[in-house]
Amino acid sequence: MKAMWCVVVGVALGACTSDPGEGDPSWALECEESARCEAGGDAGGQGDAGEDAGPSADAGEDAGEDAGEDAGDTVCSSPRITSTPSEVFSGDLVDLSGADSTGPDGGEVGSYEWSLVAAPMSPGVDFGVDPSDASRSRLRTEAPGLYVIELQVNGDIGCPPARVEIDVMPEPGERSVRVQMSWVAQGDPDTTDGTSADLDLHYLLPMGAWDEAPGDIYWDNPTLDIGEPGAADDPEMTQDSATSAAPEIVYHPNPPVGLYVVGVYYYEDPGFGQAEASLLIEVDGVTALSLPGELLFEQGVFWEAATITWPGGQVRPVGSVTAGFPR
Ligand SMILES: [Ca+2]
Ligand SMILES: [Ca+2]
Ligand SMILES: [Ca+2]
Repeated sequence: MKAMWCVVVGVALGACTSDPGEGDPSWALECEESARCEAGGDAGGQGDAGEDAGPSADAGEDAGEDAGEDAGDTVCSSPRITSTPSEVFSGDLVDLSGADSTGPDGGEVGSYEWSLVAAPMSPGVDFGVDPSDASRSRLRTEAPGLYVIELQVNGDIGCPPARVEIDVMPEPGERSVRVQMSWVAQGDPDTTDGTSADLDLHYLLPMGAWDEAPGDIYWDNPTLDIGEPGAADDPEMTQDSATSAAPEIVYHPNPPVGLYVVGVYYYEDPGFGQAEASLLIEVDGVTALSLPGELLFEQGVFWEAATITWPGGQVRPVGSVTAGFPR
């Protein structure tokens, strides 16, 4: 039987995928969502727990202490996460352990529920629980960025989970461009209900044409082997999204020399009206340009937002909005 890996990306999504192949097949998976913390409206316990948590920090410390107050009459366990190594670069494996967790009053732990609640890319995040020891899980970090993992024990619904935030750095010596686009339509009161305006991020390669493969990287053409053979210098849409609940992300390690252009297209409006698009461009892991709240008035409008010159890494806003893609 082929081992199954559990992929949980975003707070509300859970899905199973086949073992991506590189992993140890013994790390088979449970594919359940963990219980979410809903105690007394104070999910803030999650934030407390992870606030200062470097990869090796005892993220569960605060969660346990606050548990009694947060959960009312529920007697909470004390979940704790330790993760190694302390410095994580893209491509590294991270081992996580909940073995230091305890049940109520220091008692035994009967069950562990792990969840990956945020990641810089989706799908394709390898996050799995050791089938022979549910207190252990493992993350393979394919792209730089922030990964957030939570642990609940003993099915303690209503108790704060332990939380660890792992800030993954680019591989040493790797240069990069990272583009993230998020949006919200002004007439959409709930961005998390799955019904939303759909905007698309476009990343135009030198000599490419908008909205056409192979030179425009977007949802329908997510990557291209450019430059040297192999993926080490290829752009990739690492996260596509059809709703405002999650951003779209393009990551480009070691870009070949040239001029790259970033654009945003208002793909579909199911009736919410004008949308505000926000763009964040990072060069070598540092914010180079942040453009919040560009108004796109209706479906079919295109915003040519910025250019990136390489290898200099200069990022300049363009700010041209047109009806349809420029030709
Ligand atoms: Ca909505
Ligand atoms: Ca989209
Ligand atoms: Ca290549």
